[in-house]
Amino acid sequence: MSSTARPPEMTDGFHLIVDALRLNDLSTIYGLVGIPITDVARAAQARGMRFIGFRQEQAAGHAAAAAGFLTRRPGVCLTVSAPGFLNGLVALANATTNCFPMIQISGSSEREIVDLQQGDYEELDQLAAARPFAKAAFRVDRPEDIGAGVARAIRGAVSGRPGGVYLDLPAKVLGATIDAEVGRASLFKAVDPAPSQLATPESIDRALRLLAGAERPLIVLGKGAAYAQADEELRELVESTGIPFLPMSMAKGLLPDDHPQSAAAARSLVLKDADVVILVGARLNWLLAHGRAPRWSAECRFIQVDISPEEIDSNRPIAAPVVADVKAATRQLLAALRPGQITPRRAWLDAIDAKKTENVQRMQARLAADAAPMNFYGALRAIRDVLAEQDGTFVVNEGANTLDFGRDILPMHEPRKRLDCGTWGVMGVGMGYAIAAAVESGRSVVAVEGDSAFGFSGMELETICRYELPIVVVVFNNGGVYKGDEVNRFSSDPAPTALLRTSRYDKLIEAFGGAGYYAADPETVASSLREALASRKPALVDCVIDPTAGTESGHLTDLNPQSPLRPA
Ligand code: ADP
Ligand code: TPW
Repeated sequence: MSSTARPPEMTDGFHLIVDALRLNDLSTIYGLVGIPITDVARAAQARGMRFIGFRQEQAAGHAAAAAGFLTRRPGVCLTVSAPGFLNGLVALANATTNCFPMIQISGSSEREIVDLQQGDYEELDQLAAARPFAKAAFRVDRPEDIGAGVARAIRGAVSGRPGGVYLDLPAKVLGATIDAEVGRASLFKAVDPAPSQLATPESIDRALRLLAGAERPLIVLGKGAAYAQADEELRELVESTGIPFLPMSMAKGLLPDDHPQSAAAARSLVLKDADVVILVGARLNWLLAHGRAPRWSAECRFIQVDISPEEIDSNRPIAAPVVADVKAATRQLLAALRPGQITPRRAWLDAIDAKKTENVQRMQARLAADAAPMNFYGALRAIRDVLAEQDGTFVVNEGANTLDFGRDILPMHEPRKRLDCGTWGVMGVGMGYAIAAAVESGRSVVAVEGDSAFGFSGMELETICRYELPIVVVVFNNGGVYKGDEVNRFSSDPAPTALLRTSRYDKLIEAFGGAGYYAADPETVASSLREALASRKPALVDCVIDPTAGTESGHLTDLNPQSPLRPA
């Protein structure tokens, strides 16, 4: 070799992982740095990716999951070994449960020390720990396998039923150097990672035959339908058949809530009386009373459009499964539909309309009654009125009463603009979801939060202020988990559901340079929110709610077993 030959250009695991993500059009990482992944974040920024640094990994993971739901590309969460990994794992499990595509990439300690349990820094068998909570889990043991690891993780996250994938990167692999040319050649872009899945023609025919005989049909839209981004197709299906539709909470806005065919305000009636139901990207789980009587008619027959063949028959026999992507299946249904083939009975539509009118009037009266101190109705009416002046604003919603009233009172007009506690009813998604919505869309976000719910991710206010995101957090401050009026009858400690009644959440955001508002009546809620949204700057409205309003567990009182210790 000549003495003037240049040493080969080198790369390392830090850069290879970033290059592999970029090559696959993943441009944002949500995470929290430390040994051994700090330089992954730096390399990401150096290569033009965004790194959004959080205060706790769970919130970063929830952000990645929401980004996945909104974009159909896996959201990426980066965590440190052992404790950071475990903090993020809650979000990975939640993403899998909600069918959101996400990849948690975690640094890990040395295999040979971990496997012999010799007590390494942050020692944990992370791959084994992640497996039960993830749709798939992989470890990369050589830098030249990073490209394959990323491709497998992406396919795992977005193909079929989306979910959370874990990718383990030991410190040694991140720090390993290899010839840059060899490294480049090892990376590739996954081709068509989420291929559209068509329904069989027989399943489409079977579904249409069942629908054609229906007198009281109903379409239930779930967050799988929202994820599928089949907005135009679904609107055509609803409008061309005249079938009433019921949106699940995160499918609100696929068709606007004020659409004349929305049966949301007659939910109990349509569940009980429908004779043929098309579930579109919605599971018959607890959120739909498992499809069982008495909430549903025992005679009702189901068509289920779902990408996951295993989902079918999980709770109730499905007469017409349509295993396919929602977009493809809806197109196929529309193509096969003959004019006049489906005719919901007039009496059915009239019964729904009558029930809607009755329920809407009852709700209007509650919303109009100006209770003092302010309750959920007054505060949500104010938020509703300000949101009606906005286009494209996201609503994040968590809590118990705050969630249940919020879902009913805040109408949605656009698809995928509502993010909430989802299938698990999990608290702590609020700030992560809000941050992802703002980062991915550049749009404003209003996060409507119970005070307990907010506490799970409240420190991310600093993240919101650091990245100057247009997020307004409205904390429904009633001084309690659920209600805020429980007194401990057994000792001088605060009651189990109690939180400080004197908290001033507006002062929290002021500590980080954001705008704090204090609102004890609906007019001040509205004016604060309006001003905060107009500024497009981080803000928090401390919205003081009557501590006696609402119920323990919100609308889930049936699921909350009771002992004689419960206050009346
Ligand atoms: P909701 O809580 O809104 O009722 P679920 O989360 O229970 O909705 O159901 C979502 C369903 O959507 C899951 O069963 C999932 O397999 C399915 N799904 C997700 N993406 C798609 C898609 N692109 N096409 C068809 N089904 C999908
Ligand atoms: C991770 C249990 C369900 S709802 C809730 C808790 C703690 C908070 C309710 O109080 P909040 O709402 O937010 O003040 P409101 O409107 O009624 O006043 N831990 C996790 N997830 C859940 N679901 C819980 C605990 C729970």
